[in-house]
Amino acid sequence: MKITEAKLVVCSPTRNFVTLIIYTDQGIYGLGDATLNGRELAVATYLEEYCIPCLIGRNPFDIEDIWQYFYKGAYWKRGPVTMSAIAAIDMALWDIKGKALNTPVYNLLGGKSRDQIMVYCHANGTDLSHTLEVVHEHLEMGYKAIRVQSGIPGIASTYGVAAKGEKYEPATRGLPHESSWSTEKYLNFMPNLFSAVRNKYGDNLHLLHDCHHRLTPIEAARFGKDAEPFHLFWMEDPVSEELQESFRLIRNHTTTPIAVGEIFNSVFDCNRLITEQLIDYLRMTIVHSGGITPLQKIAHLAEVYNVRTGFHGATDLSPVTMAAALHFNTAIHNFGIQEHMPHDPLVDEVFPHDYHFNDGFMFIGDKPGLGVDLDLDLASKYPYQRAFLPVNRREDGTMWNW
Ligand code: CS2
Ligand code: MG
Repeated sequence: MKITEAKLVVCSPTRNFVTLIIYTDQGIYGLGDATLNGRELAVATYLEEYCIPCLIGRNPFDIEDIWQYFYKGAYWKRGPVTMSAIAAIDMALWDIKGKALNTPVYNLLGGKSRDQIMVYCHANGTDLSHTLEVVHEHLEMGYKAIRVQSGIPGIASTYGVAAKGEKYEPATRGLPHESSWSTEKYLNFMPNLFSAVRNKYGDNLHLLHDCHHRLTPIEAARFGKDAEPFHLFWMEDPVSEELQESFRLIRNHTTTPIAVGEIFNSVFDCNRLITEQLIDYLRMTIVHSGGITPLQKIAHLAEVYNVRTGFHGATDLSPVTMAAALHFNTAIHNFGIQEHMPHDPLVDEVFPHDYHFNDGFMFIGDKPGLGVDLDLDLASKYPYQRAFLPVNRREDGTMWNW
């Protein structure tokens, strides 16, 4: 089998997605997601100018070799743009191999370790009582694990919360919005929210929270300690991730489990976190960390050190990534949980897929390959629109992590 052609589809059915389609001389094609929120066209150009010309004529079954060709062969290793581009190629090749062998991708990754994938959803409220209402709505939908984010008294806007009545979406069209931040107000407020959720809904619910990179290590240590009575499933991204040693300081102070990794793109972002057992859940995602091929190696390393997966699953990852993640989660032993932020129904129409949600779990179908397609006609009706993630400043105007 040979790769004959590859093309990119950049579309915006409510939000932007970049999709790579690889075609072969046997009529089989594969899909890969290359979406990097707010930097979509950088990845599309990288693929178009530098990767696609080198793909033509290769045997799509040689997944490891093709991966190394684009990773080692570029000389300039790592980085989110490069790794998202390689991920799209890698996903599409696994899709092709599954279709060619007439089997779902999870069978190529070791077979089924489980039949259902526990997911967590988002309960985002403008204030404490609104957040409690939204938790209730999600419990009614059957979710067993819920991430709570809330507006904070005295802070005009914060991560993860939309204006009342609107659906939360990280990127917005036009230039970046600015939000403001106060660590002090946040740290004082959060334990009240966790306590209110536990008082109202009891202990069975898995309770999660995303600090979104905003604390220093010692502040994160206080956060984790204050949260201990409410036994969170995890605190996510407590600190900015560049410095792996930060996590030792947090770890030394608290038993609240730690999840990190949605912006990681290589094993070298997390090798110490894993081998020194400084985290509990790895949130790397297939699209931003080079694809299924490298993540399999990372997950196997993590298994040895009791670190489980908890893959990123926000709406800015397309249904192609969601499908790839579900195949992956089905196969690996050390699966923990999967994030589920449902796509707009229009996105599901543009990307018809073979997975579904029921009563707190996701289920992957048994179509060959990844089990996702792209409706090209429908996609062409929604052209790319520039959108950015917000930026964030402290109350005195200093730029801060968003
Ligand atoms: C988030 C994301 O889902 C999460 O945990 O941290 O919403 C993140 O902000 C976006 O994916 C950024 O594009
Ligand atoms: Mg997050």
